[in-house]
Amino acid sequence: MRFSGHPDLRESQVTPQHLFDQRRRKIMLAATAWGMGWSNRFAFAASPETADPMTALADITGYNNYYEFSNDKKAVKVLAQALTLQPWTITVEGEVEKPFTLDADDLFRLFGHEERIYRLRCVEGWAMVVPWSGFAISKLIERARPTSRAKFVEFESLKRSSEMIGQRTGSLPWPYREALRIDEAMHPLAFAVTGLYGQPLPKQNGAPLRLAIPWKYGFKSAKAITRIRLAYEQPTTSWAQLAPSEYGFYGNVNPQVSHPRWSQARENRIGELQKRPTLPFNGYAEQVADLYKGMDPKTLF
Ligand SMILES: Nc1nc2c(c(=O)[nH]1)N[C@H]1C(S)=C(S)[C@@H](COP(=O)(O)O)O[C@H]1N2
Ligand SMILES: [Mo]
Repeated sequence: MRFSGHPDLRESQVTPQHLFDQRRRKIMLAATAWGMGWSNRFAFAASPETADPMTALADITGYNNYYEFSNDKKAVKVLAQALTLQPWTITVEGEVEKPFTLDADDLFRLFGHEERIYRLRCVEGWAMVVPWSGFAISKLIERARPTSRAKFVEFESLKRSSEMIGQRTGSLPWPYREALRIDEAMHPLAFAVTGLYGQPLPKQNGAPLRLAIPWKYGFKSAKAITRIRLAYEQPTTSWAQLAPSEYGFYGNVNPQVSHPRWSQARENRIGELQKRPTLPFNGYAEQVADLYKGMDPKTLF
């Protein structure tokens, strides 16, 4: 049997939610993220605070930031259903030897499918633990063979104000644009998401393709990606364009650097009563701190 709209995600590849729930307590977050060909010793050392319970599916899919539809987190779920997912193409271009365009339906066949349970920390102070499925974004980028001039990777979201009613407002410069340095984008934790809780990615979470960059604030993880552009110069990103003093290019989670209007020291995990301390690089420092050697972490917000 096939899911309509997601012909490449077959039922046999889907983990039912009750299996996820059974595994909840056993899961070591970092171990899961690093279990795919990476050293387990390293993974276990990486994240002492593991075994975080996963956020309920209803919260992950009912409390969303997605300004193309609304800045009301609870309204996004309903408004996003207006989005048509087919046809949907993704173009990789710019500083590459082999630019290409593919259909979102071919992502699974070309790049496969694995599960990653990642913490997600929004710059606003709330957080979740999300079981994503998808593939390392490096696979998509490598296929286009970046040139030596490719220093940055820009991710562009869909612009279609006929369906995305939030785009009829000037809440952000459209289309939504985010970007990474190329070594950040090629890092094995940088993930291209096509599914959630073993099911095709819901529209409100960024179907058919979004990023999950777990050591960065959530705004770096663009949804509804249609274009990936390799660039020599650092691209302009939507949030940095709107409010450069509040949202930097890096967006690395850092409890010591306050947002101009609030502290980032603690976070509210959706579904929990007590706040938790926010960790440097959202708890992924062991894996990613090397990317920023020699740079002042305070400039990396
Ligand atoms: N295209 C697009 N991508 C986006 C956003 C957005 O408004 N538009 N919001 C970002 C922010 S601020 C966060 S916190 C996450 C939220 O992802 P979620 O709704 O799946 O939890 O998506 C990010 N990706
Ligand atoms: Mo966010």
